[in-house]
Amino acid sequence: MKLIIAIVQDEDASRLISHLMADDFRVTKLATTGGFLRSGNTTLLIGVENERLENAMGIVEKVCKSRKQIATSPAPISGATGVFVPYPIEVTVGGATVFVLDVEQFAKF
Ligand code: 2BA
Repeated sequence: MKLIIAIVQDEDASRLISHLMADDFRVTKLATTGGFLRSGNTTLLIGVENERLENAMGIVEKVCKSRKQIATSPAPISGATGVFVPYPIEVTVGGATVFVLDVEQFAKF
């Protein structure tokens, strides 16, 4: 068994969960925050049998879209006056950041 940890954009989360559930995958949704943008994203935990891993990964890849976002730099530059001036930057936030872990044991009590 594998555990997929998929970090996705909030905009894609609901549709992704619907697609996964429709294909009989089990999903847990966590409200998370990206360290760089400090804005909300969604992390899904998806436990899958080995033979269904590719199927689940395909759904994540199909549903999740990358988008450009304008963000205020989290590390403001310092001007000659010593005043910190935040500046806008454009980042491309990925469709999904996915980790796949081997599951040592799985139980339901
Ligand atoms: P954030 O940390 O808020 O990052 C959002 C986007 O900002 C990233 O998109 C990337 O395009 C950009 N970014 C992140 N760190 C940067 C840096 N040091 N310099 C310049 N740009 C930077 P993604 O790479 O698609 O990541 C989307 C979200 O996935 C991240 O949100 C974070 O929550 C998670 N993530 C990505 N890689 C991760 C990792 N190796 N471990 C844990 N979480 C990760």
